[in-house]
Amino acid sequence: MDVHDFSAHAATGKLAALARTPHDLTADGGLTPQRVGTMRMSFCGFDLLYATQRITPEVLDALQELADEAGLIAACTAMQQGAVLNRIEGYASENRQVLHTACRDLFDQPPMAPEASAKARRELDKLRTFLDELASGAIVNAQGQPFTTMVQVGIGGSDLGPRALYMALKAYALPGRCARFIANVDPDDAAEVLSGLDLSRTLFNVVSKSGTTLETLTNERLVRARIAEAGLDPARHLVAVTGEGGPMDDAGKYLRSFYMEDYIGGRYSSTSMVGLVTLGFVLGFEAVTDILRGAHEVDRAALKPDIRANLPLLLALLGIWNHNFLGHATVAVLPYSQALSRFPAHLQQCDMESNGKSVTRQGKAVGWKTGPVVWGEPGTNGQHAFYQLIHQGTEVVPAEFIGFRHSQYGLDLQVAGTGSQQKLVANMLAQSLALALGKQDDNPARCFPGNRPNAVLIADRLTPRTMGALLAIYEHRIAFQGFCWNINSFDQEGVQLGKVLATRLLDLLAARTPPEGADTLEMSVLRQAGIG
Ligand code: G6Q
Repeated sequence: MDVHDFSAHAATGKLAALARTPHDLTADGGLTPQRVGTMRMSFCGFDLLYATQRITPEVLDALQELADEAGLIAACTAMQQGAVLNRIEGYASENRQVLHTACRDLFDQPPMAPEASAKARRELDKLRTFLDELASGAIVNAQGQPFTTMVQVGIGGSDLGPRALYMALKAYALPGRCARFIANVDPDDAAEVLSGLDLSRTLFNVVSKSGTTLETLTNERLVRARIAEAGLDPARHLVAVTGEGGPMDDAGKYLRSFYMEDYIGGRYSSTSMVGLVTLGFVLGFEAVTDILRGAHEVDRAALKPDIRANLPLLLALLGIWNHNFLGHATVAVLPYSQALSRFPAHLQQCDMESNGKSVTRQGKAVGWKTGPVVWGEPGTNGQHAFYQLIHQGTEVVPAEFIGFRHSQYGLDLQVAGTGSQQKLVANMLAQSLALALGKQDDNPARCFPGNRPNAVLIADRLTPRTMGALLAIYEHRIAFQGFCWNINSFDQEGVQLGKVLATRLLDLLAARTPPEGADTLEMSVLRQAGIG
């Protein structure tokens, strides 16, 4: 057994013993006002209420020991300082630093990874100039009109985070500005987005770190064709975000090119130019700076060793308690905020692409569970859908609720003595209590077992700064779990095989007549699906 192995830590044994009799939230005195008042934390604008987890102070102490033994803070510090953590020792791997935090390490001196932060600053300055030129009228369309819409063309990490943030923050859009997104190679995705647009007033932001992604290159070609058909010059309507010197780095083809470095993973790239160009276009430069400030504040606070004072670290360890020790296979992230409706989708990628791994950082098979299945939808909508299973199903689903005391637009109405925002938050808190406490009833169909672990994350209002903080809380939670499981959270080998097979199928389709020696299984699948 390797010293880094999850099961090699003394705390793992302690936690396994404690997990045999987890705290009973349904018992008399299992969930008291005193417990609610103690098991809470304030952190970077958020309050975390975690009395509704099946933990005791002994469990928290053992989780602290696990964090210490596994060196989680040292790993987070090393990551922010630029250690090469994206690697599998002794095997071919990406072999890169992991420096998304450097994109926002612009407010404290000295930055933890000065060279990377200097590069981030350079791109941010370029973005500020670009936004100023759009505002002043120095950049306009051929008719001298300002641009109103930016369409981000990208997929995976070049889509999900930026889209989730845009939806979260579009309440703060500059007058007359909006964004749309094209990701899927499904031609109907582009068709639907383009159908409602005035192309002459639209900028397309093609985002691809590698500059080689099939979906994005295909959609760029499609968009260029549509712009040309409309009698417009594509070079005046397209900007690019890509790796400097990469296949998409071609000044002649774009109005402006912004760069991202290879040490920023796609799913961690929302606070690089991958997210900030579109967000800056819609929200303005000040909001972009606020997002970065919120994230940076969390990056620094995530370095506190005390799990009772470090929110992402505690969330990570509570997740490990629920997954590895209590045996729960999934986790639901349930934002009580319509604006966060795509945030669970971003987390699905960020968490599952990071921690859905089966080998250690030394390339050995893991002997413990790694990342859980992550899913979620906004409340209260989910209450009228899948909450049945969460309350009474045979699968216990730990839940993380996210809510805000105030709405974004402030447009509310008192009905039956309360406003809609109060109804929203009251429902969230009620669900948290109901899941924890359960309810006995003479009618078995109306019994609620309770003891369904959950936590509530609440802040005043969803603003650019809060959003930056929330994003970074989850990024660190995910990385802490990966460090603890001793896996590489920063590669994504698991997405390769399907891509290679798709290319083979497309080659067969393009050739029309199967080349000599073509794989009969692949031909037969195409034929049986009726597209061969
Ligand atoms: C994220 C992944 C992946 C990536 C997309 C798009 O961490 O690496 O989702 O973001 O495949 O890649 P490009 O930005 O290179 O087009």
